[in-house]
Amino acid sequence: MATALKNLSDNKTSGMRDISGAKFGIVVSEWNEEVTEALYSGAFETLIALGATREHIERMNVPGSFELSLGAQWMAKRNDIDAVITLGCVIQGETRHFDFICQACANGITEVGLKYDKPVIFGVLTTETQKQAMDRAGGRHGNKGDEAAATAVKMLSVK
Ligand code: DLZ
Repeated sequence: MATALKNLSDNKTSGMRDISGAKFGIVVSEWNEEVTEALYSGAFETLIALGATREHIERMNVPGSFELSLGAQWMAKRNDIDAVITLGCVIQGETRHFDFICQACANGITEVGLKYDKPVIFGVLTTETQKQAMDRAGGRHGNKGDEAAATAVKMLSVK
């Protein structure tokens, strides 16, 4: 089994359809870059391990997680994109900025999926510390990027 899939439980990968023809957009937030690059690697490798073609995976960078919704919308509105994966990391600071970004981001990403009627996956870590984020970006708690990619593929298999 490919390395990227070892971290995923069987129920996250069972019943998936052939996705060799499917096209994926991955929107990556540049804030907390060390974390989001690790999420991207996980998502990309998992898509490949599940049967996606390299040429069918397109990446778009946005400045921060707040901008993920608009980036996702630009991807989702394209007829050639079947599913969008958003990747970000919001770390709690001393102000309420955290709450506003997390809420706007979660609501916005949900709306894009419903508006364009295609999977738009929420691969955004919301943690108190950088360490908690790294633990979930290829560390001891796995990689949320892997999970986001598997979820996108699973959603394409549901419909
Ligand atoms: C401003 C800001 C702060 C304080 N923290 C984060 C963060 O932890 N993670 C993240 O992805 N983005 C952060 N940002 C940037 C916002 O997402 C956004 O880019 C700016 O508010 C500009 O709209």
